[in-house]
Amino acid sequence: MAAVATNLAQSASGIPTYHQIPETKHERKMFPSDAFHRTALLMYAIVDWAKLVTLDLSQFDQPGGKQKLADQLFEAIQKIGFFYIINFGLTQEQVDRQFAIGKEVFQLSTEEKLQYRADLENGGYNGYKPLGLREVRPGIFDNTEIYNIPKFIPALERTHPDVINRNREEIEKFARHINDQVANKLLVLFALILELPEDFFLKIHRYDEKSDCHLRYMKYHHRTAEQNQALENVWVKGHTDFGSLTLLFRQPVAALQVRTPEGHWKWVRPYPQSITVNLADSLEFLTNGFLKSSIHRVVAPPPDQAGVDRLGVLYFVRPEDSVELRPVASKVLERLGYDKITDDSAVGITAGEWVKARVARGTTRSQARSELSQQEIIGGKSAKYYD
Ligand SMILES: O=C(O)CCC(=O)C(=O)O
Ligand SMILES: [Fe+2]
Repeated sequence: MAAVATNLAQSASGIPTYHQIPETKHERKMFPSDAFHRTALLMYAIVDWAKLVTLDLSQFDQPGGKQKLADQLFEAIQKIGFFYIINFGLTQEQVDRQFAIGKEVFQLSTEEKLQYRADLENGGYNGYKPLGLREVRPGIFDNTEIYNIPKFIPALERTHPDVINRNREEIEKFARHINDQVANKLLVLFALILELPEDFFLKIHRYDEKSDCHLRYMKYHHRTAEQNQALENVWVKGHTDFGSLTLLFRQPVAALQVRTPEGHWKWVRPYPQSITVNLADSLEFLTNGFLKSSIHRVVAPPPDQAGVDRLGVLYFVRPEDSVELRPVASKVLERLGYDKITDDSAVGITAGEWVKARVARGTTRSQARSELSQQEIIGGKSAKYYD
C-alpha cells in the first residue's frame, strides 16, 4: 500500500495511541440449523454479513485500471449501494491517529464541547452535536455525540477546541487526502460508469467551493440491556445519507446494517485496512434513481461488543452548495431507461438546500423518530425512515 510519506505518528503529542478492539465472535456459522442458532440470529446475537465488492484503489493509476474498477463498481451498485475500498494511501496508523484525536474531543467536558455546538436547528452541521438531542422512542434519547469538521477553506473557517487546533495540520492533511486521492477517484469512476467526461462530477465537487463535505468524529455510547430491548436493538433507524458518498473508517465493532433490495437487513463487516463506502441522495437525484442511495441503520452490537463505546471516523462527500439536483444527460441512463424523470420533486432544489433542510428536519423534537416513516424535507420531496 502506498502510504502518505510523512510519519504522522511522530506528531502524536500527548494523545494516547488508539488500539482497535477484537472483532466479534458472534458470526453466523456455515450451517445455523439448530434452534440456538436460529434464535440467536433473530436476537442479533449472531452476525450475518452482507456480501460486498472490494475495489483495490491502487489499480486506478495503472493502464486500464480505471475502466476495470468502473466495471467492477457498475456490477456492485446494481445490487446494493455499499462497497469497500482498499489501498487508498493511508496507513492504519494514520487512521488510528484520527480515532485517537476523536476520542480526545469527546473526553472534553460537556461545557467545553457546547462552546462549539453546531447550529443544527438552522441546518448547520459543523461543530458539536450533543448526546441525546433527538428522542428516538418516547422517553429514550439518541446515544450519539458528533464532531464535524468542514473543509479547510476560508469561507468555512470556524473555531475548534484546542485538541483540534493542536493537530490541525494532520487533520487537514488526512481530510484533503480523502478528498483528493479517494473521493475524487470514486467520482471519476461514477463518471466512467455513466459514460460522461471523467471530470464531470469533479466539476461539481471542487474543494475550494462551499459545500457540506466534512470529516466527522462520532461516538455511540453503549446502552443498557433494558434500553436495547425497548429499542428492539435499533440505535439509528434505517435512513439514507444526504450527499454524494459517505466514507467510513471503522472500529471492528459490528453495528452497521444495510437493507437489501429484498428488504432484509444484513450486517456490514468492518474489515481492517479498508474504507466502507455508501452512496447517498445527491447521486441518486443526479442519476434519476440509477445510482441508489443506500438504506442503512445502526443496531446494538453483538454480546461480546455490547459494552463498547463505538467510535467512528467518517468523511461525507457532498456536491457544491449551488448544484441543482437535476438528472444528468447520459447515454447509459438512456439505454437503461433512467432518462425519463419519474420523480421530479428534487428538480430545482440545490444540494446545499437539501442537506440543510434534512439536518434541520432531523433535529426537530416534535416527533419521536420511531413514529416516523416519512418526513417532508423541502419542496415536496420526502425522506423515508425504515424499521
Ligand atoms: O456509524 C455508522 O456506522 C454509520 C453512521 C451513519 O449512518 C451516519 O452517520 O449517517
Ligand atoms: Fe448514514
